[in-house]
Amino acid sequence: MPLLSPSAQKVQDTLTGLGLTNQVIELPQTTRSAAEAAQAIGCTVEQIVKSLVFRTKHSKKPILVLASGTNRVNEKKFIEHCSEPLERPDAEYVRAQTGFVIGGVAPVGHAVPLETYIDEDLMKLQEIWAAAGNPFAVFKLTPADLLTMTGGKVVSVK
Ligand code: 5CA
Repeated sequence: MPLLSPSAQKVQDTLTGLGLTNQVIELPQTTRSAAEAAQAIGCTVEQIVKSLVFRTKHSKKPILVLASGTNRVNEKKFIEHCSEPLERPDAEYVRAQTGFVIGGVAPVGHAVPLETYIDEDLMKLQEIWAAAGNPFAVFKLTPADLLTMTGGKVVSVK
């Protein structure tokens, strides 16, 4: 196994610590966006897990939404799930809550544990890929793995 950079190693250690066997890999091409990640991996954009940090509009609580690469998250719809809509925080907030830069935010291994929602469209796929700490690092997982590692709630996000 080649050496991982510290941000990717943190995600790998979190996975291993949870008793999971998923392997973080770092690619030579950027995986910063869902489209770039799909291109670099050779999978469909739908199979990419976007790890999106939002903030509840009134109580200002951080929320992690794990969405399929092809879906646009409807912030207003979260009134159904969180009793209030979501707003999009800036990059600085994302970094502070997760410890990762935008484009590398992983579903696990955050600075602070985040209340998590999982896009129901991901659950029908066999194999999916998520970011792993930086914009070159990813790991392969199943939708069941995503549920286990995050304890997230499966909802419709679009
Ligand atoms: N590595 C890929 C997939 S494996 C990845 O992390 N994709 S992502 O979709 O989860 O992360 C990029 C997302 O970060 C964008 O879709 C966007 O929602 C968000 N983002 C981009 N720029 C900003 C910004 N300046 N402030 C807040 N969020 C941003």
